[in-house]
Amino acid sequence: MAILLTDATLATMVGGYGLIPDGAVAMDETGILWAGAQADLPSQYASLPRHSAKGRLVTPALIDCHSHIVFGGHRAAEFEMRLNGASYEEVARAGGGILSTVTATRAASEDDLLTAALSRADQIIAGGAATIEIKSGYGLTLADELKMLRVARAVGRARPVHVVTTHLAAHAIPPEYKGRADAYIDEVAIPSLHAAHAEGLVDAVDAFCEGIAFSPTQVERLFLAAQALGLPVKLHAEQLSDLKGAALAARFNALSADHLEYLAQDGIEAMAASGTVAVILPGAFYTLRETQMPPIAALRSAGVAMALATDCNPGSSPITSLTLAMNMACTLFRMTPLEALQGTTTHAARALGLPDRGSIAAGQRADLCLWDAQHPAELSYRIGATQLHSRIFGGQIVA
Ligand code: DI6
Ligand code: FE
Repeated sequence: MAILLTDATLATMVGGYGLIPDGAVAMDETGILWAGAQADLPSQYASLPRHSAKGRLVTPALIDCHSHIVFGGHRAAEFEMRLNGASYEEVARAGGGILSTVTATRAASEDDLLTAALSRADQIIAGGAATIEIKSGYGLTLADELKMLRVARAVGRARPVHVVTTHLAAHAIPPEYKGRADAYIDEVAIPSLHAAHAEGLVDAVDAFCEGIAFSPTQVERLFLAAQALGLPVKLHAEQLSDLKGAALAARFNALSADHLEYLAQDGIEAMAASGTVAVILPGAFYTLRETQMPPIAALRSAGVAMALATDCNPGSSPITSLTLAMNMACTLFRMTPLEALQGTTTHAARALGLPDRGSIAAGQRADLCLWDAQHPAELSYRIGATQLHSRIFGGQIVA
């Protein structure tokens, strides 16, 4: 059923904020039919049932383009141990760290993983998201990676949200493959990709390119397998050191390279040439108390589109608020509030290869947020506030 949203302060995100003070949006379940100044409303939409935004700010619904919300257990005990003086190694020996999440994820049933993932998804949605990317990467066996991806798909069926899945078996080397990363790529990462793709569970392929994870050569073998299946790639690159992962990703026309604290100028130029989006993840920077800043000014001057995401995961980024990530990007990295909002709308859509969302214009999906705010900069400026009034998902008003 078509509706007309009226009395909206529109931030269309077309050419900057694209502000329209007295705006209206005609839409139905197929998408946005028309958006503009209410005074210019075409007569064919004048008789639609009306829903007043009462002057509220209306933006495209937000997009979380990088998350790991499917996992078993949590790491709060490890957080407490570290604040009581335990070293990272002591934590690992006491069963903590990423492998503790792998153990808990392997032990969890699909139902238990879904219940836990839904509570995290609900928080991200309550902050304004209508699209969430969800990665595997805590199963690290063929069966457990498929289990994670099935749960990710189930999140999208259970909630008014669009889920995009990413295969991330090349996230960590499980204990049974310690010292045998090449064998893990051949025996688990690539076979699980084929199996998950055959079940329709994979939208894109990711890896962690790092000294503590996989080398560029290993990542390249996985990317060749992805390319043969026609799947787009992306990469956790230059998070802790500069292994030239972003340039590798760019050679494969990657959708995005993510983290990028240690990205150098050659990687920036490669990304600019291939149109690869830089996904900036301030939640992980904050949680790890990183001091090396991602090269925001150089990315900006090279014309690389920057997206922002939660990176929600139990170890390095236990955050479920996109507006908090926007605030951190502004305060920690000196991104502007406009860049922050582009980062969770238009540029996040590009990072997922989804041209049908991220702005308010005819032909876009009718996924919108109504905010208790007057200006879009408020979304980045306020800390810890819940400013979302309501969402429209697929042309339907949802509480
Ligand atoms: N980079 C990160 O920050 C997370 N994964 C990755 O590739 C850490 C995941 C975890 O600690 O559970
Ligand atoms: Fe991540």
